[in-house]
Amino acid sequence: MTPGSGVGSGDTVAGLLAEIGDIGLDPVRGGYSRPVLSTAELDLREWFLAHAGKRGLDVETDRNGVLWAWHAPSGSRDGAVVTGSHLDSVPGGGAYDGPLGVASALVAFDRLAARGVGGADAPARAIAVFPEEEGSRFGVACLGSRLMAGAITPERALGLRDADGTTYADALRASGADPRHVGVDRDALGRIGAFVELHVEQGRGLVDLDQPVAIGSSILGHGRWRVSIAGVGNHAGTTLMADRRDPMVAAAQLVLAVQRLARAVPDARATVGRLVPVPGGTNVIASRVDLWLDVRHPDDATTLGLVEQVRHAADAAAAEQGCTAALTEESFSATVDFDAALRDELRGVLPEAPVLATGAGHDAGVLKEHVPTAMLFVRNPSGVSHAPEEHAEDADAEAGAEALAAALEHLLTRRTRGL
Ligand code: HGY
Ligand code: MN
Ligand code: MN
Repeated sequence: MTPGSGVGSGDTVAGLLAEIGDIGLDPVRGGYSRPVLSTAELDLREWFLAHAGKRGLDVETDRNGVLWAWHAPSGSRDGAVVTGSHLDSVPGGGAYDGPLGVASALVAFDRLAARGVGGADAPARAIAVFPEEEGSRFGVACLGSRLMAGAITPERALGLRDADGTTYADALRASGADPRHVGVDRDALGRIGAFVELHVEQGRGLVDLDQPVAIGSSILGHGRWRVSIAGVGNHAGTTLMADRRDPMVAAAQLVLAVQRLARAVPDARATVGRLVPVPGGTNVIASRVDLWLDVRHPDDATTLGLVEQVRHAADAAAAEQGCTAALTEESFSATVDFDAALRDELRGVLPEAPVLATGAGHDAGVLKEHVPTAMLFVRNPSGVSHAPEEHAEDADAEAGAEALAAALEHLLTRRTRGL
């Protein structure tokens, strides 16, 4: 089927997601574990590329591992209207965080083709799929879009290590990609006239408003910090309680302190979702405990202030146990307000859609510094995300794809007329 042929694929969002329903299922955690460059995520990339090829889109993978599927009727890709999202997941994640945006983009492109949107004088349109949005394997969220935008240096990105010690560079090489070219891609950024990402809502805003689709207003500032607490490893049976310098106890005290400190700051969210004792034996007093802190707040100074309180709490908890603590920043994303003009344009296209903020980070938030960016959210009945219970009803998923198609059609048409 050629993109402008007017012949749709007949695919639905639910049908597309069902095709990948068995990829990356996690029998231990439940849900999906699709870390970047894992077999599961690479299989998802192949799935996307096959669907893009079936639609006659020109596919390519750029220097940062971003997949692109193009329809450029005039031959030029400048000022393109771009949509897309990611395919990687958190450990034990849901089926919709990321893939809903990619599947909806394919269906929206079908609808544009079926309506004959985008004649020879129309701007190009493209679907982009960003790697390592979750930062679940290499620790830095939105790694692909950050590299594209120059928000992380190639040296730091390539040196990031996963839990097995594999560097991002090694993982890229193992997948057949050449890590030597990663880095800021001003050509790719310069080609984007507007970027609209559709995503499952990670909250209950739409449920409470009884609407299927929302327009995004902002992304909560958020960051990740690693805390390493060092003690003295020893035998669980031969070491008297009075003789211990146990970092696990300090870590436990710190987790409680994180909750206490965050609860004292209105609108703050602080989480310790990952804690790794070293060496991690049942009959072993850990020598070190690494834990990761996720802190978020609308005001960036408040976020950073809360992190400093956590730093002091870590030092105090460690000292109480005869241990030492070190807190280091791994990534930080300031609060992002989406492009007001683009947001208002979409409000004109989707007058029923409420405008909602999100507490979740997205590639759209990284790109916003460089290109006009907007988001659409699709209702999630439970509001739960980053868990197997994440869900979107089929009808809402189709409504999301239709809203995305309408938004893209508006942007393509307006730019065709040079408005
Ligand atoms: O963590 C987040 O906010 C996003 O889901 N990556
Ligand atoms: Mn996501
Ligand atoms: Mn996510």
